[in-house]
Amino acid sequence: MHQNCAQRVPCPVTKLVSFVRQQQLVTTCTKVHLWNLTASKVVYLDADVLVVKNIDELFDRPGFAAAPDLMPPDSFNSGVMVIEPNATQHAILLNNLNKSSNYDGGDQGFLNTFFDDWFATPAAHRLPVRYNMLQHMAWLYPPAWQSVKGPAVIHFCGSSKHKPWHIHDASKTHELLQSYVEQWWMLYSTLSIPADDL
Ligand SMILES: [Mn+2]
Repeated sequence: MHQNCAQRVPCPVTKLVSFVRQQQLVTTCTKVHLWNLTASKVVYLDADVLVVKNIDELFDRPGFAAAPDLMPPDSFNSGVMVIEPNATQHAILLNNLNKSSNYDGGDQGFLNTFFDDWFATPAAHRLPVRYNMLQHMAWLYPPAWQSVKGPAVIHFCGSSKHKPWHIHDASKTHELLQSYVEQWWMLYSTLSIPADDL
């Protein structure tokens, strides 16, 4: 096995509860273990994002910080988060995971319930939209996408058919996303580790 190969993190949800609506999202609750890391600060990025500008500034942000989601807009999207790991908070998160209300059954619904005051927190905790450009925005209202200055993180959120690794012909996706899908493939072809080395 390649020494740099990522290790699988076990999902902390032990049983599915009735409010879980999208069972495929349950495994994303592994993100709760971010709070158990030994680093003083973590800038977490989903695997379906593409960083197109320097984002070092995020390390100067206080934890917890995240950017808005689209629906509802006073909730945050959990694809980009600044976290200050804390063993006590990790234990509380784990303890609440199988009990709290959760609008999507994944980590995002759970974390929004847990950090339910996020929208009212000081501005430093609320990241600008350019740090988490949800691709839905391009599809739903292109002028809004175009109005954001200096996109830094493109988030290919949503269904699998809209993930860049499933879009082999960039011209088949939204025209505002095409150059980002091309960038993703360029990086994939130059940076990825051959499967034989894993
Ligand atoms: Mn994502």
